[in-house]
Amino acid sequence: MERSERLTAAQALVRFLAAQVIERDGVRRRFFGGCFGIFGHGNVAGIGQALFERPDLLRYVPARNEQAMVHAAVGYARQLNRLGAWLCTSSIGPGATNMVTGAALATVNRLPVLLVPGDVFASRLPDPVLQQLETNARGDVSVNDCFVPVSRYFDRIERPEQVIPAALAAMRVLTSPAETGAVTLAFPQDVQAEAFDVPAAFLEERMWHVPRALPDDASLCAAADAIRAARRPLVVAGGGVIYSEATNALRAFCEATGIPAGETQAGKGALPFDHPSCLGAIGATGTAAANRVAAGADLVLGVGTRYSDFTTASKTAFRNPDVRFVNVNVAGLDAHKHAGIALAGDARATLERLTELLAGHEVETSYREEAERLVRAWDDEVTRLYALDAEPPAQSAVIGAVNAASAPQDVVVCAAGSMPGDLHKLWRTRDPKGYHVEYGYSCMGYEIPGGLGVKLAAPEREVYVLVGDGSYLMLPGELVTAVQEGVKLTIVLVDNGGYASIGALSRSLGTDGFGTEQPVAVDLAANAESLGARVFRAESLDELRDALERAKQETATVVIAVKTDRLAEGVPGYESWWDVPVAEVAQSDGVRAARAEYDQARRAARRHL
Ligand SMILES: Cc1ncc(C[n+]2csc(CCOP(=O)(O)OP(=O)(O)O)c2C)c(N)n1
Ligand SMILES: [Mg+2]
Repeated sequence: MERSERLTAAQALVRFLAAQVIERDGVRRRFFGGCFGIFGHGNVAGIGQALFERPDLLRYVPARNEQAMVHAAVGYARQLNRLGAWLCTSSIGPGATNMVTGAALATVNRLPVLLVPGDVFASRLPDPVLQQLETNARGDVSVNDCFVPVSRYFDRIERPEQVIPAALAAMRVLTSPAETGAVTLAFPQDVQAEAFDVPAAFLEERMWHVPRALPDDASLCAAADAIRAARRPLVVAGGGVIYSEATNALRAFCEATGIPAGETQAGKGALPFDHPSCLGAIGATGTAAANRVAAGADLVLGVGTRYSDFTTASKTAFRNPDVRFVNVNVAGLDAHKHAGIALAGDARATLERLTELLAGHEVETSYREEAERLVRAWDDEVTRLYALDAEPPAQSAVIGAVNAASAPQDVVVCAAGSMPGDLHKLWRTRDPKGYHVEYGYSCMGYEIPGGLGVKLAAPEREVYVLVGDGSYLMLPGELVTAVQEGVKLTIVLVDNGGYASIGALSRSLGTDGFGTEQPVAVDLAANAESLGARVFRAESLDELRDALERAKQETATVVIAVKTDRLAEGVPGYESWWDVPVAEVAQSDGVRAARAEYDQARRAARRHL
């Protein structure tokens, strides 16, 4: 007889999750850092009871908004290079659907989160329960079906013993670098509370090994040949370089071969900003150095990148007619992009192998020197933009002040608005985990909860959250959670009275900034104070610098509120483009002119077949 224990389905799930261990390169850690939640019917008596009964199993953190708690879980997972996750538990109905945006964000960014929304009764006896969706054509629909397209694994636990296969599948996907993203286990509220005989083996500690897979030899040799044959090769370093802890391997590869590297948003920090091979940001928000090299590259070695439109400047970045791609990626989906030689494998193991295969090979000195010259010229441009002296302060100078105040290992967090592009270009990243801009989903409101997740994963680092007034207003509630948990964030709230980013985009497209101004004066600093943060108000750069120093002395969450000018000229673009379609017919001359420009620019877009 197999040993077993009688537990509710919810108790079994919580016991199982607390016993999961992840291991890579011989380093082990408990996979789940804890559980974020907001209780309602659908989880209070099931998962809630299980957490209440065994508080030793998972740290429970009550959150303010379900979307935000998923953001926090994402921030945590990213900071730990996907070697850790949080469980997020919600009620049925609105609590559940509030997590859908978080799920999409996690899946787009390929970061693990485990979502357990409550669901309607499996028995269907008391239907329709509060918050239940009914349709006349299907009996088995619930609002949780919204999670299907945004989850890498979705299951609905209709009977208590289904916890076993559902939980095992969830762990397989969460711990797989190629498959990971949001995992959703919809959990009907009656099933959560039902008991079954849980096999002891299911509850025992279980280790999930993260392999470092290598592509096959034939692909590796073909890739090495292609790189050797190229005269102007370029690395595009994506998030996979950082998640795989391949930054030293990339550095060794670049130093041995002389090949320079541009960085995507998720890949920024792959090389330190002052490394001679580091061209910095690439693409629509790229540096003059990276975009110049990209334009002439005859071979692009993409490592851990999904080639978003920002990275490829909407497929206009790589202009050499003969450009070919080699793609190192754990996910076949990405490895095959742009008709590249697909190296499906781990970034670190594959870069190390490529470095061996290319032993003795170097790019021409003139090409190496040209890249190094561009890198130095770019650094001068950053120095110029950091030093802009305006009243109110220029955003680039705000970024410069935060960069100067932060230590190399500190983390800057951002997600939406005009700041991600400026940070991508200007932030001087000194540590692989020093730059955290969520730009897969670029979700307004990610900043504060995302920063909370980062700090929970790396309490030894100072976390600087840069947040615009629009983003702040959308989701400030997790400030309370940071205060409640005694987690220190230094939040720089850049209030420019509206949507500077979309306003500038709108004006460039002939629509005059329509709808992008904040028409009501809101005292966001007072709001932050009321939520429990220590608040400093800064009117000038000197006051900002002073506030940043004072913030270092604080032990709890600080908000530094600084006002900037939404209409001030921002950081320019550098030989790049982003495809945003303009109306083909319109009454205004401005729109018609923008359309003509658009038609012209779009001609440069390529398919890379
Ligand atoms: C949830 C969400 N809604 C809408 C958008 C589209 N959007 C991108 S940036 C932005 C404005 C951001 O305003 P703010 O935070 O004040 O930053 P600023 O542009 O002023 O720097 C909007 C509406 C988005 N990215 N996310
Ligand atoms: Mg704004």
